[in-house]
Amino acid sequence: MNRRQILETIGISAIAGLMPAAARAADKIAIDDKSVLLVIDVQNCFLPGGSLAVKDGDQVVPVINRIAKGFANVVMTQDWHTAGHVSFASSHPGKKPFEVIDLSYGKQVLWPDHCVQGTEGAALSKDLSIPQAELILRKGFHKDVDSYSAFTEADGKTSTGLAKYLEARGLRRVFVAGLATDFCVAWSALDARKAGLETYVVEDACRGIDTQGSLAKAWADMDKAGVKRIQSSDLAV
Ligand code: VGL
Ligand code: ZN
Repeated sequence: MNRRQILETIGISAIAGLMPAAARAADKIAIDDKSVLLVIDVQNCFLPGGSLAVKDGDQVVPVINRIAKGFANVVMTQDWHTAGHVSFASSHPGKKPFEVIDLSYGKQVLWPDHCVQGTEGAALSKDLSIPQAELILRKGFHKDVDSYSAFTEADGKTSTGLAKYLEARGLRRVFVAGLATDFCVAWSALDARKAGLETYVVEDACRGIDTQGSLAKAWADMDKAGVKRIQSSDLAV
């Protein structure tokens, strides 16, 4: 930076500092009555100490709790697998977690056993504080089909019913947060776009698994699909 650029930068921040709060708030994304916060899979298995722990996964909780205060409408999801689920490496003799296999519906990453129905690992984090959440949607409960997406299972055709629910409730703008950025968050955001919804992913309210380049690929796919990548500070909450 040369001296002129430094002075310009200082000048701009000085002007922003003098701007009335209302003017600054105008740059923020307003949450309206068509908006819904979709909180993906903030469950013990994905938090530190869990069987499929996402690095720093617990750091999303305070961010989600803070932004959730600005939303009248919140939907949460729970990954909810049967014991012996097809997505578990333990269901495929000789296979290890994070290997990829071909199933009838396509490629499947194999995972450590996680989020088995009714277990403590499948429970939502006790630190979530979103009393107004109106729907907890469970997914991945068919033994032979995975479901990263909150909308459509991995076979690409079995619906969870969420698109119809949002339509019936008049909720057309979806803000996605939670775990993991590159799997359930990304697949949900992509399907939200397919359902014709205005879709935002709140990056600092998510953390990724990042196996075999999955995180960079997820952001590229979301960008291409018109998913808007924002920070929690972009929201008027
Ligand atoms: C998830 C892998 C397996 C997720 C769920 O919530 O992103 N990832 N099952
Ligand atoms: Zn799962």
